Amino acid sequence: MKNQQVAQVLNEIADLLELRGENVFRVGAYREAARQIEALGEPIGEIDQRGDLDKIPHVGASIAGKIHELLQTGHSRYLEQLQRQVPAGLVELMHVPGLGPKRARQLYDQLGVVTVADLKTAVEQHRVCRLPHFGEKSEANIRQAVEQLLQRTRRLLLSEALPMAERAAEHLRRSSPAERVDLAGSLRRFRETIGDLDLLAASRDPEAVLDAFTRLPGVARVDARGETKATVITEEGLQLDLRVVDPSVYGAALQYFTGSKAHNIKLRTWAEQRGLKISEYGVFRADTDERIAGATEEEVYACMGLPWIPPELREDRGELEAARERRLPELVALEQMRGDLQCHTKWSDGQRTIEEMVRAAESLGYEYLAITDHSQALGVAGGLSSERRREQRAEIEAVNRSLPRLRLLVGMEVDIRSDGALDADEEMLAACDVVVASLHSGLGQSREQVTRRVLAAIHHPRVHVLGHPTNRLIGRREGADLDLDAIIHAAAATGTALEINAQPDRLDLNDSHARRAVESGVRLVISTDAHSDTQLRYMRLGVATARRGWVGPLRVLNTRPLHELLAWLYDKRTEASG
Ligand code: DGT
Ligand code: CA
Ligand code: CA
Ligand code: ZN
Repeated sequence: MKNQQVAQVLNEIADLLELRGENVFRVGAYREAARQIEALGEPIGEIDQRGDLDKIPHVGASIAGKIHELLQTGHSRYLEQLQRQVPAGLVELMHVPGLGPKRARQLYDQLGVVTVADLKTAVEQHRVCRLPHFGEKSEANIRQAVEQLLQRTRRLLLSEALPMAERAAEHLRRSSPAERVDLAGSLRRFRETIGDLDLLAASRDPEAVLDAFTRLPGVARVDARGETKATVITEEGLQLDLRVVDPSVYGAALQYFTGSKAHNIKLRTWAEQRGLKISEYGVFRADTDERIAGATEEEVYACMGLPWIPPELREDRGELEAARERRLPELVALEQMRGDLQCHTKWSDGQRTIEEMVRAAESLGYEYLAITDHSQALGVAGGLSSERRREQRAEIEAVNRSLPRLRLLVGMEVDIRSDGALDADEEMLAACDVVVASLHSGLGQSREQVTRRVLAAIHHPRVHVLGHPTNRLIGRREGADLDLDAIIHAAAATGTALEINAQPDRLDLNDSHARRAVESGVRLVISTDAHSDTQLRYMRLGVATARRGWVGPLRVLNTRPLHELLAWLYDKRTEASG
């Protein structure tokens, strides 16, 4: 970690302390330490190795300890703790140009403004200019900054961006002379959120492809157009970029525009070491400028002595090293999924009947589907009483008798109560083929409390799967502050599976959590938690998350054929109770 990065973390701590209205001397101490570190003449890592951190002027024992942790582990628990204590919106607010922590705090205290969107409303209602230290002029500046920020920083959910981009690509394939059209950028890597949508086309006639692009259905206006690239804004306000390249360099361009930036930077460095240059125009010998590859991605990686790397892995998280050592993981694929282990029906808060869900699952070619309506405590979600659950089980059994191909599993999503007990009695749990236990409330509990609660569920002999483990909602709610290492360790020890929930705003476990879990030998399930028939198609997003987490098919229980799954479900609880 560079001096600059360490200084940035200290400044961020100072900002958060200031935002919380902490003692000015404490805030000042972090800022001063950051300044000192930025001005150092040698790498701070070396100072740390000598044990001399606290000899840096203005760095006391406490700050030295935090720097040491940062250098050793790459993160700071103190910073993370502060981040959790301050509303996420407020942190964003503080970074609005012209605000800073003090004024963000003032807006929060005096106008109740928490998010950038709140601030937009406040300036539109002219409430900001009436505050002390603000005036007409600064209100107008803030208004401008906010509008720019909202345009620039709204990241879309993958599920919002993907269908749009795929429709556009499909349309271009049909209505333009392009030889190939692909999604690029974060879309092709299936990141959970997307900044802007990048498309790439191969053609010797860019003019014609760009004509077709700017006339796509749903395009509201053309933002920019050049000879080989254009940017359009859709009716939904999404920005779509297209670049057209010659077919002979398509592979190099696709590799470049897929990213990630970090992956590309490392690849370029490695290329230099081999006397090569890589750009969007191809791979070249550094001495003669002779082009040696470019038409396909495989070719580009092969020049580097590497196998082709799946886009989901291209985040510079060790994939290049793994490729070099020929140990890239086999990744789970959508076609391998044989069933879905969490969905809801009209019996609780789903929108479809059991039969309707069954038909949708059959059309996906599934061998099994678990019906997992909510337990009683979840009143808002229409949780089932024991009486209603018996009725539902009778219906599931009746439907099952009429099904030749698909097996319905009796399940439930049982709420983990705030004391860690399950919201269901032994009889109800015993009547289920599969039990998914999930957190839904009490997310604000301390790390210790909420972790203890989830550990109790993992250790419960009747629980097969921990559903949406952190209960985060992307862009809207931080998940519970779980000690994930403890959760993973317990899941490995008990054989309880962890879920990758494929709801587009959940994707929970996320990619890096999933990777940590499989590295520890934990089994996963990928479930859609569908509340309607069409939502069963979210499986794709869950699989993408798993792939980004280096997860192979054997780690995922619902790639297993029905008889193997049933054996696991059965064994899991007899072993646990035996
Ligand atoms: P996003 O749009 O924020 O979700 O993320 P990306 O990854 O789609 O980023 P974007 O749209 O800025 O750029 C698309 C790709 O272009 C990116 O993944 C890698 C490539 N790229 C962009 N800028 C650079 C750069 O400065 N250096 C390198 N090597 N590649 C870049
Ligand atoms: Ca992008
Ligand atoms: Ca872009
Ligand atoms: Zn749930």
